[in-house]
Amino acid sequence: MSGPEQHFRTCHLCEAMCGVVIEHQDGQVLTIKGDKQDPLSRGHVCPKVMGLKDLHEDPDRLRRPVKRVGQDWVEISWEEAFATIEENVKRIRREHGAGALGVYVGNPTVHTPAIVLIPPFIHALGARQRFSATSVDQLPHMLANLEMFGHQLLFTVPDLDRTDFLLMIGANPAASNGSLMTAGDPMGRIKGIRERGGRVVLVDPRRTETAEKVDDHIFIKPGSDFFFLAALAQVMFADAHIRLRHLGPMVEGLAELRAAVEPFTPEAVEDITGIAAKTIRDLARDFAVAQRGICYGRIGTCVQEFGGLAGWLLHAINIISGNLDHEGGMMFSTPPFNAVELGPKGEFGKHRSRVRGLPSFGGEFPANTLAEEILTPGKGQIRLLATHAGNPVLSTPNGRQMDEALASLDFMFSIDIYINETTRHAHIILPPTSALERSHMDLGLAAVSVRNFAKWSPAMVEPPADSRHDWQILLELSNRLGESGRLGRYVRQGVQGAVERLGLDAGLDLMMRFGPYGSHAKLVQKRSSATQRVMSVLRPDREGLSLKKLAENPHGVDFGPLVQRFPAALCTDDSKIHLAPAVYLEDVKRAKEKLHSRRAHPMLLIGRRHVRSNNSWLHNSQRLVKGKGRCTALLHPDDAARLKVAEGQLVRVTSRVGAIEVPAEITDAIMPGVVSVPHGWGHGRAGVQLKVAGKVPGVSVNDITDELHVDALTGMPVLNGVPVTVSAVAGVVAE
Ligand SMILES: Nc1nc2c(c(=O)[nH]1)N[C@H]1C(S)=C(S)[C@@H](COP(=O)(O)OP(=O)(O)OC[C@H]3O[C@@H](n4cnc5c(=O)[nH]c(N)nc54)[C@H](O)[C@@H]3O)O[C@H]1N2
Ligand SMILES: Nc1nc2c(c(=O)[nH]1)N[C@H]1C(S)=C(S)[C@@H](COP(=O)(O)OP(=O)(O)OC[C@H]3O[C@@H](n4cnc5c(=O)[nH]c(N)nc54)[C@H](O)[C@@H]3O)O[C@H]1N2
Ligand code: SF4
Ligand SMILES: [Mo]
Repeated sequence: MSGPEQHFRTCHLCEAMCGVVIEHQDGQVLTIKGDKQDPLSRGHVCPKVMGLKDLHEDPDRLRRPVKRVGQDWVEISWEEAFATIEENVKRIRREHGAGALGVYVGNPTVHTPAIVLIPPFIHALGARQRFSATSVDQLPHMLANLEMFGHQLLFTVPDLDRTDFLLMIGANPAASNGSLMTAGDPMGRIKGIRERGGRVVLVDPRRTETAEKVDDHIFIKPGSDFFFLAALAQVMFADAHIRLRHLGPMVEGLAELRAAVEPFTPEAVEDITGIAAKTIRDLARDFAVAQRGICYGRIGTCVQEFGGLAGWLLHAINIISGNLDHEGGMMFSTPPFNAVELGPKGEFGKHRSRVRGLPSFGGEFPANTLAEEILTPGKGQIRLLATHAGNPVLSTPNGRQMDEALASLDFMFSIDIYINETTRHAHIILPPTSALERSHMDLGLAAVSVRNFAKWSPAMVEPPADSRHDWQILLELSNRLGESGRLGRYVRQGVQGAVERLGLDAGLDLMMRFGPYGSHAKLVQKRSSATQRVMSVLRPDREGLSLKKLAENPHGVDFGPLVQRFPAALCTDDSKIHLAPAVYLEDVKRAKEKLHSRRAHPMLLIGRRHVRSNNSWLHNSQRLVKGKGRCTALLHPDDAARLKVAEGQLVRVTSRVGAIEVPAEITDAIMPGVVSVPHGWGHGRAGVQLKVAGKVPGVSVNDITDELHVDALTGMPVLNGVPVTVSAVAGVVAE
């Protein structure tokens, strides 16, 4: 027996990147607390942090590869698992071509450093049909980054610590702990704005937990954010409150933007948004004159009927109010490696999906077309699917259709920790080590951090013998599945080869050394000659960032507040910021039509997150699911009275694709005409091996979201603002 030890790391469960101190002894986690010395999170953690222990110890978490034999699962060796996958991939590729291979990459991928091996893996697999959680999440932001700044990964980050005015739309950081704003303690920082005399305004169809902590909450009808944003911009133009600051020489398209928003006066959008014209007008004026303001929108503005247009205007409003790339406004981070240089610029609409003609984005198709690509016969029908850290059955629309599709595949394999709603359809599941058994660095989230920051942590405990890390699994598959002689294999072999020879941490070290704080940063900046390159390798700047330096600083290294990055960081070919890209101007026509076609709509369904939950996969922790059931339908008292629904009574919520039955929770915190059901539940499906979650299964809201109801611009599904009917289930009162 050895004494307890302290281990410092970053919680990888959500985007907040909280620093934690884990006390452990003989491989057992004793306590987990917030690390007060972590410069980003300053000691903040949420209740989910205990999930780190529960996931690590969960008996249902897979430790060995498994193979499905009928309804049963049997453990197999890694060799058998890899060989079976290799055989099937090669067979299907031979018989049907690469068009028959598909891949779905889920959200936790972004939270592991193994993400660097995803591109080589997909390339080696040769999957033509690629899908990910991007198309049920942040795609509109990425499209706006691409169209307006020239690179899909040029994400804007709210400078929360220095702003005077935060206008927050369709986000609930009190539950989510912030998204596309990695802030450690976002609510603490939001409180800071008010303490300095600043103002925080929230726009949401529900008076959320966040709403309790802001100055003003404004109700908005689901799906109408574009109209609200357009009216804000219209007022700013009409009042001549346009301020470009240093962006002046970079901006083009101002007149076109003005013309595009012209019809959307506050009065014209009053009805569609449900917001009084005066409220919009006053807000636009207050925002425009604030010295340092942020217009921040998140998932509520993304996965909806006009999500693409909303993503555009979020950027546009920050630009025309002089807040983009300005202290206290929407800025760009400087992560410890050149994220933008490493990743591809992106593309939109280069390809069309086979069955429905939905546009590609970044080489992927929207996830709401995955099921039909599997179910529809013909050349290019998907017969083999690989999933990495994804649960599309619960996370993408029309989950029952997804179940049917996955069950029909010729072969499916999953890299995942659980036998859950999605992976139960796989033939083979390859489980990676637990997060505490591997080293950690949040590569993706560093690019959206509200301070410039870097942190790396070693593994807390040695992984068990004969286990594999995510990156090792991806590497092995890349080696086995890659075909020789293919164009582009050199690209794949670059990353793959480096990681293979040196290990993932050494690969990260290399990326950091050539990054903006690295020992070789100057070399990259100067784009220097071969001689300088050799010199620099011989005499690296010893103060520069490296893995060694991070290992010596277990709480992380703070590089200070965000700094101005434009014009240098701008990636457009003409070095201009495009305020009015053609794709948006074209789509505005659809919005104008919507404004003029007033149809009485049924009830509209929206989503909801809870601080003790994380998408679909944290319900197997007893301490996180205990208490009052959370999979409920929020209904306004007026709607409840009209529908004759009592508190706790089961209601049937029906859409084009199906119905779910869920207990009602009556509250005036939701707008009349709106019903809110959280996603990620529905663990009662046959074959799911999650013992704790199975006792509180809930139902999946994505069994009634509609894969055919999309934002016509992006092709993304509408998950907020789904037309539904709600009725009482006679005589049934849920417990
Ligand atoms: N505890 C917890 N934290 C999480 C997650 C989780 O599942 N649980 N998931 C993580 C992930 S993957 C993400 S992407 C982030 C998301 O982080 P957030 O974007 O903060 O997500 P939500 O908490 O869902 O907040 C979205 C808000 O939009 C509102 N809304 C719905 N429809 C509309 C609309 O049409 N217009 C407007 N204006 N608002 C609307 C909803 O009422 C809700 O309050 O959270 C991350 N963090
Ligand atoms: N109706 C509605 N639907 C939504 C949303 C909504 O707001 N409303 N939100 C959407 C959003 S923002 C997102 S991001 C998506 C998420 O969609 P997905 O990413 O498809 O789903 P998750 O629920 O995050 O499932 C994560 C999977 O990864 C596995 N996993 C966890 N950790 C690891 C790991 O370390 N390695 C590996 N290999 N696997 C791991 C889990 O077991 C689980 O199977 O859901 C979307 N769906
Ligand atoms: S907010 Fe909670 S889940 Fe998110 S990183 Fe912090 S402790 Fe982890
Ligand atoms: Mo997400």
